[in-house]
Amino acid sequence: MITLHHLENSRSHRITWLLEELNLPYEVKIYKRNTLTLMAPVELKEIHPLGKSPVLTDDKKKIAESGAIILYILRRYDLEHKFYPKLNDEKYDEFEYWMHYAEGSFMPFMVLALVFAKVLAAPVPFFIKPIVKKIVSQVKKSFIDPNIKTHLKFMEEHLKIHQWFLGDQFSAADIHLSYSLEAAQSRAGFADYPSLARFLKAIHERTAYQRASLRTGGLDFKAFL
Ligand SMILES: N[C@@H](CCC(=O)N[C@@H](CS)C(=O)NCC(=O)O)C(=O)O
Repeated sequence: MITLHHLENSRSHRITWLLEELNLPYEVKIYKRNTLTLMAPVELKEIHPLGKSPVLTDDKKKIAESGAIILYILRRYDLEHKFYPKLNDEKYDEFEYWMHYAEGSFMPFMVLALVFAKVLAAPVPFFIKPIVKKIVSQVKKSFIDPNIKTHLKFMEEHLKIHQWFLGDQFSAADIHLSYSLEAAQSRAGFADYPSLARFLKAIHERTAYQRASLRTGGLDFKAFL
């Protein structure tokens, strides 16, 4: 039996979504974030030493890391390759690229944006506040924002000419990239990125996405802003 250890409002939404796309039976154990720090509760450390979500158990197997979980589910349960290309398919390398890109290249900048927003909102003695503000705004301006813009432009250009990240065919790469794109849209809107906005609208229309949201409470980025 598959059990997904799901932290509310988190990357783990993607795993529920993939499980729903594949119509697999599974259990979800939902963990609540600390309302002040937004961190995961300590119980998640009993599941995996890093205490992060998602973690998936399947009988005796335990897997952490969204990308590894997605690949495990595909290898084990998507025998018809509905959501990923076969190893000898010319699209396979592209699929692997996007799978690594999602968490390895783009998401770190979204996390940095979140951390720096939290630093700005943190209570500090009033005489330090201007210094904190200056440092945060400098790092945002010179490093975080330009990098996020470069990535969004890169994906926008790609989706301008392709319906999905792999072209005509919806795949697990779209699922994997969805979370960081949803986070980016909630942060600054996608007025300058019509293809990314179109992509998000299309994924929200998928019934499996909607079923996943019902099962886990969906995604709401307000608390992170
Ligand atoms: N690269 C990992 C990141 C896991 C991760 O940081 N998950 C977040 C949820 S979005 C988490 O558990 N945060 C709670 C915390 O850090 O306490 C993955 O994709 O699974």
